[in-house]
Amino acid sequence: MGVSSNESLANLLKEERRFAPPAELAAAANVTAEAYKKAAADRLEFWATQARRLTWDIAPTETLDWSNPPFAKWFADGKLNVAYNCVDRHVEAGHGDRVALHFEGEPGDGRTVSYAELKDEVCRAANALIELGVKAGDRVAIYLPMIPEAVIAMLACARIGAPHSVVFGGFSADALATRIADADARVVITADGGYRRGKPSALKPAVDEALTRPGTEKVRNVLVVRRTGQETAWTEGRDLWWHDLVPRQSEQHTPQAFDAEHPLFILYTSGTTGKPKGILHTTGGYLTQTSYTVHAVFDLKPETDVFWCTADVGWVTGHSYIVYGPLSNGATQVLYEGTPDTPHQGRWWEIIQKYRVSILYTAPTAIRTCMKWGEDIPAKFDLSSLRLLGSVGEPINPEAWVWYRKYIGADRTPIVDTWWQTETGAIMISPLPGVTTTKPGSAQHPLPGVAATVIDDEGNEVPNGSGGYLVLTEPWPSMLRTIWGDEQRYLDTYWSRFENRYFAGDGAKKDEDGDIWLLGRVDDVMLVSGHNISTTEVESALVSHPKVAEAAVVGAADPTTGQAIAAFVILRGSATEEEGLIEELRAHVARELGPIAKPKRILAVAELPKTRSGKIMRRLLRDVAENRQLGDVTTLTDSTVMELIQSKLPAAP
Ligand code: 6R9
Repeated sequence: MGVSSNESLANLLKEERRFAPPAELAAAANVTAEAYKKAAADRLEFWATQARRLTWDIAPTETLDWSNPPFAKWFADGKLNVAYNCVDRHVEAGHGDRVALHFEGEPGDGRTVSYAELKDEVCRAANALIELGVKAGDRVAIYLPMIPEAVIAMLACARIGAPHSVVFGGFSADALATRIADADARVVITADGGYRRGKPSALKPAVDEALTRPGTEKVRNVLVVRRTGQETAWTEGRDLWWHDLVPRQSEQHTPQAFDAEHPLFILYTSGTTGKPKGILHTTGGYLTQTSYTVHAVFDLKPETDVFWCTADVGWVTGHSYIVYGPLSNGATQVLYEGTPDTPHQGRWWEIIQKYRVSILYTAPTAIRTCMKWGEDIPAKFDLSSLRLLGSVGEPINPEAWVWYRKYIGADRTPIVDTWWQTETGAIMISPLPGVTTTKPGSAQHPLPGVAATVIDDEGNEVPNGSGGYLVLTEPWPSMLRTIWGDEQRYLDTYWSRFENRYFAGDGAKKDEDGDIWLLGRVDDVMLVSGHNISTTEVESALVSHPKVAEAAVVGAADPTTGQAIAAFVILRGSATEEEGLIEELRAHVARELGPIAKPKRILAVAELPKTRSGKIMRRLLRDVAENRQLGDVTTLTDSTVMELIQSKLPAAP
């Protein structure tokens, strides 16, 4: 598996466009060029300083304990309460009237929650959990749509020291049951349903079904938010309505200080194979780095900015950049329940116009979808409030980056392409908007206090201009502490490939300036005639053709070249699969990257298989390209996509 044959990843893509930070933004940036230069000097001192952004009941005197690697302890003798840091302290500082959440429901309903209201709600929910017998250390599963109660429930758990395990609302009863069982949860917080594509979509039945499965017997109560009003089956004695239990609680709750290493949450990553991994995050280090990165990477000014991260709270991006990072900074945010095209394809841009969103954080898959729909749609809305754009989740193709800047950012806003993972907890590699001259498609530099590099098979750092594996060479505050209940798997998965270095599973290259370009998961790297070629670069070359909105590339077994490149493309709005287009695309890739990267086959398709968090599932396309039976499709957003793709295939040769 992965990059093999001691051959470094070929470095094919050349991208010459550069964008300097806007002078005005740079002058007022939270992190200026000067501060950036100073920051790197002493890593531990740097993080100790950032920890002081938080309010501690007992300030830590220790920064890092790495005496038992790779099991880190950060700020271990400090104590703090995460919910106090995200809510109460802003109210105490006189910002109780500031909007914490502009909630926008998919049907168009809405609700504004101020910091003072959020504090009352979090306290009531915390008192409700206590009434249900939840104690510090007990696990609570959260299976909710994107409504304010999701944020409130997470903070209520944090407030009483009960680690939450948020399960994405789109997951099945099976996935929910496995996660409840693995975390050994005592309470589940859910809703009757949520709105999805213009219709109520039930959630509670999946909880009922999950709780019939072995391993979930210890769940005592199910707390149910009424969102859609749909009919809901009820188990007396176990099920409780949120509106019966929570509003009658006191809005007074004294936050207890927890150890910096107290578990904050477990979040499961599905990965491509095997049982989901319960990634464990703890309190002080996690909050320090999520808080710092919102300040530094998004340049958040809490008094004036309106921040919108479009991720679901069921993913790490929602945990770190809807809940803990922004709220610990006192941000005003948009929380949107639904899909980008309900009831029309301009819904996101309408929301930006309505709330005057100034910072938008989204994923390449969403940007490419908007490219496919065409730039006329955002052009109908007033997006002039935007001053900064962010990207996360996959490598962003340079062409999608440039489109994002041009049509959403009015050719004016900086873009921060942020690399990180569920395991890293917070952003690790990213430009800084007031400092970095950006390059479309590159995440560029590790943040201050973060040590990342690219190494070859032998573990030697590659020279500039070469590719290999991305590794993190020093521990960082928001790192995962282990895999819940499986230390051995933690060691094997992340720390065994290279000694003393964290292996992220991603391929990367360093360009001539030493900037980092992410090249996709190493499991996806192709080996063509003895050359390792990154799927990302071939996809980016395809997307740089004016007729292509999105592309997915895989290596399919080939008798002469080992693997041959097979590409699946989605055409832009008006483009059709006319005569000669496929040949033109193949020639285009050869021109952009060289003949070695020319796809052997290209197929135009209507959709690509994506995980529920929007990442392309190349594994399934490899099955198609090799005429194999499809592997596990349960994590697909839409399982009909694969049938559509297969129906377009020419009969097996
Ligand atoms: C935050 C998140 C992690 C994987 C990661 C990498 C890919 C995320 C990226 C990126 C290139 C970026 N990834 N951000 N690749 N450039 N800016 O997405 O967490 O769901 O755990 O996925 O996503 O492959 O290893 P998670």
